[in-house]
Parts: sequence; structure tokens; C-alpha cells
Amino acid sequence: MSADLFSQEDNNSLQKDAAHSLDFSSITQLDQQLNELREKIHHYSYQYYALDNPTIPDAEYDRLFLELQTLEKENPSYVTSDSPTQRVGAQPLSVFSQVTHRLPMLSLDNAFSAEDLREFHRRVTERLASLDITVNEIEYACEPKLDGIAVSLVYQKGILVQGATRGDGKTGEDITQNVRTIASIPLRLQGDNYPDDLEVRGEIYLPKAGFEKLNKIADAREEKRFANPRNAAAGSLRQLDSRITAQRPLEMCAYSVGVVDGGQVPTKHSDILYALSAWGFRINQEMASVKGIEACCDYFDQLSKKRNALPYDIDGIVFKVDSIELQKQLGFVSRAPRWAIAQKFPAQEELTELLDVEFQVGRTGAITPVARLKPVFVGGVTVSNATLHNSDEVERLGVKIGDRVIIRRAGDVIPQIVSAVIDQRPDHARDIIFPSSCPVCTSPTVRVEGEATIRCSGGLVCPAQIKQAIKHYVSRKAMDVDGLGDKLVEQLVELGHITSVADLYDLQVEQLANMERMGEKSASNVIHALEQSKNTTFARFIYALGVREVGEATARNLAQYFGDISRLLTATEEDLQRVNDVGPVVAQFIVAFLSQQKNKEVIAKLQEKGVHWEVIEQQDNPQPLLDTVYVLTGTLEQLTRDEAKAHLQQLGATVTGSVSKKTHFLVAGENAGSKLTKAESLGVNILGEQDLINLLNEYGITL
Ligand code: 5U1
Repeated sequence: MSADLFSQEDNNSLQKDAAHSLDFSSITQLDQQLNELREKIHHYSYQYYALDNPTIPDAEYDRLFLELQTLEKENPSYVTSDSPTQRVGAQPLSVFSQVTHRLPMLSLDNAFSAEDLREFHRRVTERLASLDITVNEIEYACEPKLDGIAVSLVYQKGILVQGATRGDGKTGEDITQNVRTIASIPLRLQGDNYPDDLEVRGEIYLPKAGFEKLNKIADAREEKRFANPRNAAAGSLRQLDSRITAQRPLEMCAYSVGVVDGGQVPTKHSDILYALSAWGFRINQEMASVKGIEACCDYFDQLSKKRNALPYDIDGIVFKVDSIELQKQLGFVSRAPRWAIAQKFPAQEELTELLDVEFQVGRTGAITPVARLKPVFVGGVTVSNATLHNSDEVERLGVKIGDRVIIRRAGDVIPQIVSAVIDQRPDHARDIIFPSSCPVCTSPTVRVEGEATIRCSGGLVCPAQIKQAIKHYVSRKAMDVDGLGDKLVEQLVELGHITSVADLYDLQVEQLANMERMGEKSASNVIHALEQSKNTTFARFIYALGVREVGEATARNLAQYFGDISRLLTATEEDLQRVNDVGPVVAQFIVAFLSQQKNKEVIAKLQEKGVHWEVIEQQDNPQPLLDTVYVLTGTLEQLTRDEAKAHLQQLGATVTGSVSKKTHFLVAGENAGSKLTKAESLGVNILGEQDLINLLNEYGITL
């Protein structure tokens, strides 16, 4: 740890601390240990975040990080502001303060075609000629234009001291606390040849994978989805509480320098980027330096093809005269340099009208609202449909049929509605109403509490789901019908030979023999396999029904608990939740499925055709906790929550996910949150982990 990394205050406290508790040699030792750890972590994190080239396993990195964290916790006065542990966010701000950029942050002129690009080159060449500068062939640096948020980062003596948004180019907002949380932004520069005073500019963005991850989390928490990676990045940076920013997988890619004082940077733009890379920044891997404008046009064509495969969104390509001397000669007009241009890809967002919403039933019964749009040309193709995902998304957008809507098409992804222009809503606009019965088979639809998706409950009979249902029914772990592969199932359904799993047992050798790639022999084999499959187990049969979330293990538990189909068919959600592994959601799926008359008919038909199993004698399980409702919350140390739940259910208890007046006991582990507060307010009995273990022991369950 070098002394110049400390403020004067840090140094004082270090000396004070040392005088109190440590002898000089142990200070040096601790110093050295911390220093080495930080160096290692800086190095590995640079390899990972800036170079995209991890050199050690994640677990090893985590171990080093934990070691540093522990040492710093034990020796708080040794924590430095550039320590890798200091990326977790700081106390929330009440407002962002304003920052005046010492050099204005320029914007870029746009080109929309190869012709525009050639025109730019002509202007550059003419201007240089008018200045009596002759260049044989101008070198251009080419790189993708990331669709993110432009930032300025100020480093003094290699330490990050300020991060700011571009704002209007002259004044931005101070987002230092937020940028400090981004792993690809160095808190301290590497090497030793950087200028004393260095401003680095670049783009903060959310990679596509990070965007999807955030939206998955938003879905799981039933929060609003982000419309696109750019909005998500902007929203993440605009947080007054940098601890929230710290949880967003943002990245930063450097693309130029601003103020440079007390040192030098190379004389070519491309070399400046390489220098930035050596100092610890991520630079764009696609960057290339080419000669002449035709090579720029080729670069644009090449990258356009690669665009969808890139792990981040780009909205164009930036071309810059590579020589900094020529850049200076060319200067800038208004707020854009004469030496650079961004050739944009065709617009990816357009305005159109939402004509109607139709509902599609997927293979798993999920009902998806699909927007029918007035056709519009966007991102290079004509779009007339867009997905609306689910009812939460419809609610989030607040969109109605008849609205003017902004649609976005990014890469190959299905077009999305970004927003509705609510203030231009026509009088005839009407609400989007989700169907109460399946548009394909008319079975009732169900929406499980906590799920955003509405589903058809006609699993065994819905034509939209039938191929999937049959493929699952005959699969190895279900009824194990050898020789009845996916392609054959598809043909049989398409030709109308089977409309439900029960029809499988009416198939004739001649029918099968006429299918593609089938003959008499293989047809007889399939009929034989079907015949054999009739002799099965109750667990396999339950699994074969393909009830959502009922996997093999749950099917086994259900079979064991209920013993036979008659008891399973009459089970209530409460009964079902007494079974190991079955929570409220699964119970709801099972009841929705088995209460369907059409599904019941198929089950009866299967039995009529000879599908049978050995009835399992129900164990005389003592159920001392029958009719007692438990909720588990917080972190348990000696067993997982799932294990605790299974044990309680084995004793007959019902374990639910939320606290209500019906809850008898709440088992609260470490860091229990709102459920504990609610249980306390409702006067629910609270048990600790040890109380639970004692209870289980009492009934003969030992861990
Ligand atoms: N890749 C890249 N993006 N971008 C944006 N380079 C780049 N340069 C910019 C901007 C606004 O401005 C230059 C004038 C430094």
C-alpha cells in the first residue's frame, strides 16, 4: 500500500492505530499482505472485466476477495478508497450535484448511408487541402457505437476522483458513487506512465445478458420490466442509492480522453485506446484502424452482419480520423467534431398503432398476448406483430387497443412495445382483456398467484399443447414407449390419427406402417411397446400426465402419499400441500389440471384401455402436525428451507409461503425480513431454528 494512496486523514489514523496496537514490523507485514491481495484482485478483475479473459476460476477470485474483506474488517483504518472491496455502494445521496466539464463533451454528427459516409470523407479531405495539408490516404479508427450512457471519469495521480454524466455537454451530474461500483471502471490506474490529470470518456452500458437477467429478476419480484438495455443502464446510473447501482451488471467501455495534464497520451486515437487498455480500461474488441473511406464502408458492412451476435446493443459505427494532429487541424463545428462521424443503423424504434390483441397458446399452455400492429418499417424489416409477454407487461405499459405505440426491434429479437403514447389516446381505445377460457380448446384459464402468466388448464386435450403432451407421455421416464419418437408423434397428430394420449392405444399397425421412415416391423414394435406401457407404476402415470411443475420426484411423492388415482383426483390444495415437495403453486397446478372434466375423461379412458398399476398401500403415517400451518423465513443454518419444509410436511403440517391469520407458526432463521414483522403484528407464534430442530427431534426426525 503506497502512502500516496492515502489522504492525510488516512495517514494520521493509520499512525494512531499503529501506535496503539501494532509494532512496526506487523504494520509492514499487514501492509504488504493487503497490498499483495489488492494487486492480485486488481489484476484478475482487469483480466476478467476489461479484457474479457478470466485467468482464474471464479471460486478462487471469491476466496481472495473474502480474504481481503476479512482483513479490512479486522483493520478498518487500512481500508483505501481504491480497494476492490469499495465497490459495494455508499450511503444514498439526496440529490446529484452538478459538474462542469473542463472540456465540453462533444456529440457526433450522423451518417445514414454509405453515401453520407463518403460525403464526410470528402469534407475532411477538402478541409485538409484548404489548410495545405496533403495526406496520401487518411487513416480512420472504426469502432461500434454502444447504445448506452456517455460518461466522463476524472483520474488524479491515477486515482478515480470523479464520475459524471455527459448532461448537455457542458454540465453533467456527479455520479462518482455510482461509477465506483462498476467493476470495469478502474478505481486506480495500472502502470505508471499515465498523465497526472487524466479524463477518460466512454459509454456505460448493460450487456444483453445482464439486461435479460435484470428482467428475469423483475419478473420474479413482480416488478416492472425494463424496456431496453439503454433504459435499464440509464435507470441504474440515476440511482441516488449507489448500493442499487452496485447490483446492476453494468459495464464501461472507454472511447476517448478529455483533459490530459502532467503527462502525455499517444498521437493516434487508436494508440490512445491501447494505452487506456493498458491502464486498466475495457476498450472495444472490434476496434480497427483502416486506410481510406472504402475500407470504412467495408467495416460497416462486416459489423452490420456481426451486430446481432455481439453481447451488447450498438446503434451504429463511429469513424474517427486516427491522427490526433489532423483532428486538431480539422477542429469542430458547433458541438460536433469535423474529424468524426457515426454511421447509424436503420432506426430500431418506430411509432405505429395497436390494432388488436390476440392470444396465443404455447406448447406448455402459457397464454401470450400478441399485439397486431399497423405494419411499420423498423430496423430494416416490416413489423406487424409484437409480443406483449404477459398480463403484468400489459399493465406496466398501460396500453389499450387503438393506442399509438412505440415499437422496438433489436436484432433478431421478437419486436416489443416500448410504450404507449397515452396523451394521444383515441376515444375508441379499449382495454385488453385476458380470456377466461383457452382460445384453442375452451378449457378454463388459470393464473397462479405469484405468476404473471395465464395458462390453459386443458393439458391433455388442448390441441395447442397436444404434441407436447404426447411426447411427454411416451417419454422414457414417463410411460416409456420405445420407438415412438418426436417426429412420429408430430405426424400422427398432424394427420389427425391421435387427438389425445388415450388415442395412442387405438393405433393400428397399418396406420403406423404408412408413416415416414416406418415399416411393418417398426410399426409392430411400437404397438408392442404401447401394449407393454399399460403395465406401469402410479408414480410414472402421474408424471406422464405432464402437470406443470410435477416432475419425477414430486410424482413419486404424490403416488406414495395418495396410493391411487381416486384419492388423488379428489385431493384439495390443502391435502396436496401435505405431500413432500408440494407447495401452494404446485398444488394449484394439480387441482386446476385434475378438476378439468376433459382431463378426467382422458384419465378414465386410459384406464379403460388397460393402463394400470399396483395400488400403493397408504402407510399408516402418524401425522402429529396435521392441520397446523407453518411458514419458513430467513436463512437456516443446520438444514435448508426445503429440507425443513419436507420434514414438517412428513409430520402432516401444511407449509405455506406467506404469513396470514391462518398461520400457526413462523420459523424465522437469520435475516428474517417482512414475514417476521407481519407474523409479530398478527401475533403468530415465532420459532427459532433450534426450536424447529427440537420439535423434529421430538417426533423422531434427527438431522
Ligand atoms: N465508440 C464511440 N462512441 N462515441 C461516442 N466513440 C465515440 N466518440 C464520441 C461519442 C459521443 O465522441 C467523440 C467526439 C469523442
